[in-house]
Amino acid sequence: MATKRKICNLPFSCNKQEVLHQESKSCQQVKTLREENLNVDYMILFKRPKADNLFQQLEKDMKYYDGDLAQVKVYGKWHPIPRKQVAYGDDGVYYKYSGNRLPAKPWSNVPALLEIKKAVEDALDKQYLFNFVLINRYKDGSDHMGEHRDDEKELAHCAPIASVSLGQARDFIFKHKDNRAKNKSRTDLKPVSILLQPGSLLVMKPPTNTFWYHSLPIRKNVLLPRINLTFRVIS
Ligand SMILES: O=C(O)CCC(=O)C(=O)O
Repeated sequence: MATKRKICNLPFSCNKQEVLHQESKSCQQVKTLREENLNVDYMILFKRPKADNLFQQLEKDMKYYDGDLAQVKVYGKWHPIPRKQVAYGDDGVYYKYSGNRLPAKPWSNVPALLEIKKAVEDALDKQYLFNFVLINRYKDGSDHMGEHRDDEKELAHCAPIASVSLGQARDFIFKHKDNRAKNKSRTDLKPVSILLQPGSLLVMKPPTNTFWYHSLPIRKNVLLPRINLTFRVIS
C-alpha cells in the first residue's frame, strides 16, 4: 500500500558505531511503501536536468567489471550477469554475494559518485555513512536483475540500502518470501511494484530484506539504458 506524506526526518534508529546522528535540515516529499515487514521510502533526490547530467557523467567515468567479476553462481553454476556491474567504496572494502567477492574501486577520485553519496546521506539526515556502492548498468529492458534479498551477513543489519536510479525508468518489484513460485503460504501478501524514475532514491529499511525479495524484471519495451547505485554499509 502506498501513501504520500511530507516529512522532515526519517524515523530511522540504529545503535551501531557507523551511525552518525545529526539534526535534520531538509524536507523531502516521501512516498512510503508499507506492508508486513516491508519498510521502504521513495523520493525524488535529483530533479531533471541534474539527474540527466549525473547519468552522463557516470556513462563517461564508470569502467565496469569484466571476466570473473561479471559472473554470478546460481545453484553451483557460473553465469554471466544480464547487465554490467562495478563496485566503488572506501579502501579495502569488499562485498561477497552469489559466490563472488567484489572489491570496491576507490571512489575518492570520482566526483559524480561522491556527489550522489553526499546527497543520499543528507537525505537520510546523515544517520548513516555509506562505505560501499554497487553500480548496475542495464543497457535496455532485456538487461535485468532476478529476485533476491540483500541479506548477506557483512551488510550492517541496522542500516538501510539506499538505491539511486538514473537514466530510463524501470519497474521494481518486491515479493514476500512466503508468496513466491515455490512457497505460497502467504498469498495475502501481494507483490508491491514501483516505477523507479530517474533521479529517485528508494530506501529499503530493515527488516525489508529479511522478508521480501526484490527484482528488476525484463521489460522488452524499454530501449534506453539505466544506471542504478545501491549504497550500503559493510561492517
Ligand atoms: O537496479 C535496481 O534497481 C536493482 C538493484 C538491486 O536489486 C541490487 O543492487 O541489489
